[in-house]
Amino acid sequence: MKLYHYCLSGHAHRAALFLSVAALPHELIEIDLAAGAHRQPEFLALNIFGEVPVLDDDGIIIADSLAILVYAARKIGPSHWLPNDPVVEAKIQRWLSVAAGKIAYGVCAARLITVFDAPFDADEVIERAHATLAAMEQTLEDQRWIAGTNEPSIADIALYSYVERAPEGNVSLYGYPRIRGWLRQIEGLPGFLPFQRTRAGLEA
Ligand SMILES: N[C@@H](CCC(=O)N[C@@H](CS)C(=O)NCC(=O)O)C(=O)O
Repeated sequence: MKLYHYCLSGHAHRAALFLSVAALPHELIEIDLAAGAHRQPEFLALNIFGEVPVLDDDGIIIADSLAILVYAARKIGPSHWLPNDPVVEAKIQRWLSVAAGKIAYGVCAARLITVFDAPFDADEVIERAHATLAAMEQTLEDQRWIAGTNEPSIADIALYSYVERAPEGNVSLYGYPRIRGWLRQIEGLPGFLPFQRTRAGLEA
C-alpha cells in the first residue's frame, strides 16, 4: 500500500496512524502541499478534491482519511477497530462524523490559523473547539474509548491527531483530564506513530 501524505496534516496523520497500529505494511509518499504538489494533474487524478491523504492499495484508490480508516479496518478482517455489530458500528460512525465536522471546524481550523495563516475567526473556532472537547470529556467520564467500545476503534484514531495538537491552535487541553488520559492510552498502543509537532499557538 502507498499512502499519499503530508507531515503537518492531521487528516493524513490519522490515516498513517491507523495503518501503523493495524500493522498494515505501507509506504508513505510525501505530497508537498506548500509547493502545490496536490494541485498537479497526477495527484488530482487520485483525488479530485486535491487533498491528502489518499491510499493506493495495489491500484485501488481510496481518497479521504475516514474512508481510508473504514477500508483498512475492513481489509484486516473482523477486529475491534470496526466491529460488524450494527449498534457498535453506528456508534463509531457517529464519532467519525464528529471528526469530519466539529473537529474539522473546531480544533483543526484553530490550528490552521496559527500554522497555515488560515483567514478564520479565531474566537469562533476556538469556542467551537472547546464545545466539542467538553462533550468528549463528558463522554469519557464513564467509558475508556470514545465510542463506548471495550477496545479502541477507528473513532479513537480519527479523533486523536487534531485533539492532541489542539494547543498549537491556542486551544488548551488543561481543563480536560479525561481527554488527556485517553490521548495517552492511544499513544500506548503498539505501533503508535506520533504526529509531528509545530511550534505554534500555546506550543510556541
Ligand atoms: N475530508 C478530507 C479532508 C482532507 C484535507 O482537508 N486535507 C488537507 C490537509 S489537512 C489538504 O490536503 N488540503 C489541501 C488544500 O485544500 O489545498 C479527509 O478527511 O481526508
